[in-house]
Amino acid sequence: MTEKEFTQQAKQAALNHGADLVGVVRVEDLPEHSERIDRMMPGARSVLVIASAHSLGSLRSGANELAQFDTSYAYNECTRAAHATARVLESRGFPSAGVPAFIPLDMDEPGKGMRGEICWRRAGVRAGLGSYGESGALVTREYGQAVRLSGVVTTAGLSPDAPLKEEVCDHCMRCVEACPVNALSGQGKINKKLCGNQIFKFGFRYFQKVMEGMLDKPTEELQAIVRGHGLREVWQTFMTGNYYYCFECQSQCPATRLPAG
Ligand code: B12
Ligand code: SF4
Ligand code: SF4
Repeated sequence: MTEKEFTQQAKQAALNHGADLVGVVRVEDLPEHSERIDRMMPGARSVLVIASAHSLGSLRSGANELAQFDTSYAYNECTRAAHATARVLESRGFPSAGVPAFIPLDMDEPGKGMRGEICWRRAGVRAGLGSYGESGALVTREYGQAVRLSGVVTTAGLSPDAPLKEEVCDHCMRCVEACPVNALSGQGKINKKLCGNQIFKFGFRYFQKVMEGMLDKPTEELQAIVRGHGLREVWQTFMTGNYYYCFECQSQCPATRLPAG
């Protein structure tokens, strides 16, 4: 079997298990991550980048629980595809591993959970899945920004895909305008703190506040926190694993199959 045919088989495994798009980048073309990749998989030669699409109807529904539900499943789809593809490659004799789409992340200093093992936007751009948008996200021709990304590191030498020649983002700036907290200023610039405060409203930061509150809050305030809405949201976060509370930049990107909402 030629390298091209073998690559096609690996991609097909991803497509059969939840991927909507899949591309390949050689490890040597991801020098920013080569040290991390070598730690995860010594001798790794290729990275398959997998994208699974959201339902835009859910992201744009205005009901955060629908967007969260859809996000959980889009994450499940790309991680399922990554896991299955790694196993197919291993069955052919090439040690391979699925790499998390988001969590688990390295929670230690200095990244504190804000840096992926592999930055999937960067890997996706290099594997030809799309181009950077003004929001800094990966924008695909097929689904705009509304994809979740994951992938596989493998010791197999797969045929790489070429980065796209054209830009997919049409610079309409809808993503920037849609941001409720003005975290985006175009050209990929993002105020991570502003965005993080919005999307993790009832995630780790809220939980941390609850813990801190236990240390130094007067009793009534602590009671209000413990009995309040926020703690119920935190419980739900723990139960579902999904803690996002904003999807605006993703959902308003018109570079998708559907008209802008
Ligand atoms: C930490 C993190 C965050 C942090 C920090 C985001 C950030 N910009 O780094 C916060 C909490 C703010 C965040 C927010 C969101 N996130 Co987030 N996040 C991650 C995570 C876990 C790690 C990213 C990372 O390592 N960043 C650190 C470094 C590498 O990033 P950086 O310093 O900004 O460097 C980048 C830029 O310089 C840019 N860049 C370089 N050159 C150029 C040139 C141009 C022209 C442009 C425009 C950009 C550009 O590329 C570099 C690397 O890609 C990834 C998952 C993963 N493993 O990739 C998801 C991920 C990036 N998040 C994602 C999403 C969808 C979101 C949110 C919409 C929230 C939500 N509802 O899910 C917002 C969007 C904010 C935005 N517009 O960027 C998706 C993006 C999907 C896509 N289509 O691209 C990812 C890939 C998760 C996934 N597996 O699908 N996120
Ligand atoms: S996820 Fe929401 S808060 Fe964060 S940059 Fe996008 S629109 Fe702004
Ligand atoms: S909303 Fe417009 S500017 Fe933003 S990434 Fe999509 S096409 Fe580009």
